Amino acid sequence: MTRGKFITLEGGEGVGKTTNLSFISSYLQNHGIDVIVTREPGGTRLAEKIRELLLDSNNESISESAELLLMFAARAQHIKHVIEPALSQGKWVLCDRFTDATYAYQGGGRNMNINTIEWLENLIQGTLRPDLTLLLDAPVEVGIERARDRGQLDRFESEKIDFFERVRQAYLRQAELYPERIKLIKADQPLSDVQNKLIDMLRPLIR
Ligand code: Z5A
Repeated sequence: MTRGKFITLEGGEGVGKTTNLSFISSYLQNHGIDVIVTREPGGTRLAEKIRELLLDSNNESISESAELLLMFAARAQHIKHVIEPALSQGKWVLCDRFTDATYAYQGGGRNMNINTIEWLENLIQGTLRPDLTLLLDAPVEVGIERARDRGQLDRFESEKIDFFERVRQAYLRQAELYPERIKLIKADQPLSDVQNKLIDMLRPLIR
């Protein structure tokens, strides 16, 4: 059985990941691909519980190390119970955020040591890396405005603007480091233009 492809969708606050996830999923299904849609942190019962802990803005202050380890604990569950089984069965996995988000939020946003993140990435993932990462990029104010229109803010959304600037720059650094895997898409343009670009990026993988 041919192994499935692993596609991740990344970007800062409100850039349109969730909006485009169902579009990509339908596009793949229309091409006869069996795809599962999932997200991080989350994707399994335990990992979704960890997500609740991480996003709860009423929680006690979470240390940066605890935050980082909780992200990777959720990821370990997700890989073992969802991602790896699906890929081995030939299904494609479409995931809303993955480890590039850890480099961006914990590495960039929280200024945590990149070598520590890399070490955890190798420990938890072994050789597993996405086949394609679609990085939606927009000026921080655009994303924040879109997200704020939705109402109550979670623990990450309550951060200050320079945190999100660091997150954006860290994402752009990841894209520079891995140009073959990470495809950058300008997200501050009409949705139809964003989606045309997404199709351009997906097409080579389908052939
Ligand atoms: N996190 C972390 O720190 N470390 C990690 O390793 C991982 C995650 C994996 C949860 O993520 C938090 O976890 C996240 C980082 C952290 N915190 N933050 N911030 P999440 O993915 O659940 O949360 P999110 O980033 O807040 O997602 P979001 O705000 O839902 O953004 P989005 O999914 O990218 O946006 P959207 O909901 O699709 O779109 C927002 C609005 O914009 C919506 O009304 C759309 O209709 C509109 N939209 C979308 N595209 C367009 C265009 N092109 N034009 C106009 N309007 C648009």
